Amino acid sequence: MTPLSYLSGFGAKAYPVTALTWGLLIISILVVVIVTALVFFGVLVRRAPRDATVRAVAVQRSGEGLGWLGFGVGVSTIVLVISAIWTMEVLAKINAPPSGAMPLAIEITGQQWWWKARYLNGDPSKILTTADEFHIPVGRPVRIQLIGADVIHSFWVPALTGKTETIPGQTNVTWLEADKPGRYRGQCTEYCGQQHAHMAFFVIAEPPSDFQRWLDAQLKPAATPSSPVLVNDQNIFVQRCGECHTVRGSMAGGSVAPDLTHLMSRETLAADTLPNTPGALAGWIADPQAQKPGTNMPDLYLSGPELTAVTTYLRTLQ
Ligand code: HEC
Ligand SMILES: [Cu+2]
Repeated sequence: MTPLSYLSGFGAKAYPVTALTWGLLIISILVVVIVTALVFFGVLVRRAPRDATVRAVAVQRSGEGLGWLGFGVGVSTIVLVISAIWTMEVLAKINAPPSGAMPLAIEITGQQWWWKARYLNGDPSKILTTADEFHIPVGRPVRIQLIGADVIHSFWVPALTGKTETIPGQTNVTWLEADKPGRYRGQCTEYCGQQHAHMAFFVIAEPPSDFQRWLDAQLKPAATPSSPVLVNDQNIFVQRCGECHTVRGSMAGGSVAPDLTHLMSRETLAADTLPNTPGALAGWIADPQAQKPGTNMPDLYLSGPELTAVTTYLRTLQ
């Protein structure tokens, strides 16, 4: 299966949609095949003799074909009504999860060109902010509250849920559920500017105990630097990067860019533009505009030692 295939689904919300997709696809193919066959039949099968005198005679309509017209219209109407009822039934079914209960809610903000996630909780100390890779527990419906920070984006995880737009000034609510562990790719699907194609994300479904472990680890602040050199590295990070990025537990508290507190727990960088490897990380920090032209992270013209310092520091953020 390709990462963005919508022909197979993996959860309570996706199953009815996938069945409908296949059903409508098969009906459409059958319609094309049957109509094409009838057209060929009509063109190739002649009933009148091939003789010049007969051809010169004016066409006469006996009216006996009318029954076929009625038959054709009748069959099409029945098929269309069935398709419409089936579609409405699926729309009603996926409107809310079967149980209705959604204990886990994530607020996701679409922005040029990455996704910010806040795991909501009645206790403010348990609200987690992260970016681009969202973990969820398997087998539990998750409420997704979508907001837009700048232009209109659209949230789409083909294997789990259809498209819902993120619109500035409005909260759109959708939900999803995965019934198998996996890394499901999502993508912004409303053209939103230069790096629209590099606005991907992942929904990572894992067994509830693994999810809880992930959540607890993410909620912790970053490890305090363990050596004077690292303290210095952290200071450089705070000065050069802290106005935009947050690392909880440090003085870096910017909110316009991804929270980097546990950067090393992510597999990709900059909304799946790069793999999260030491080389790609250094390359990104040295020249983000070359990696993702137009991105809202400016080139910072770090000196060699500064680049080494911030990269070394970020690599301690497990
Ligand atoms: C003017 C604001 C700004 C400054 C200053 C800034 N960044 Fe960024 N950074 C961003 C934005 C915005 C993104 C998201 C870019 C995207 O995906 O398009 C980003 C993304 C990143 C990412 C990828 C994060 C992820 O979750 O994939 C890393 C790593 C990063 N920045 C490191 C740094 C470092 C290190 C510095 C300091 C040398 C720095 N940034 C300075 C705005 C900034
Ligand atoms: Cu977008």
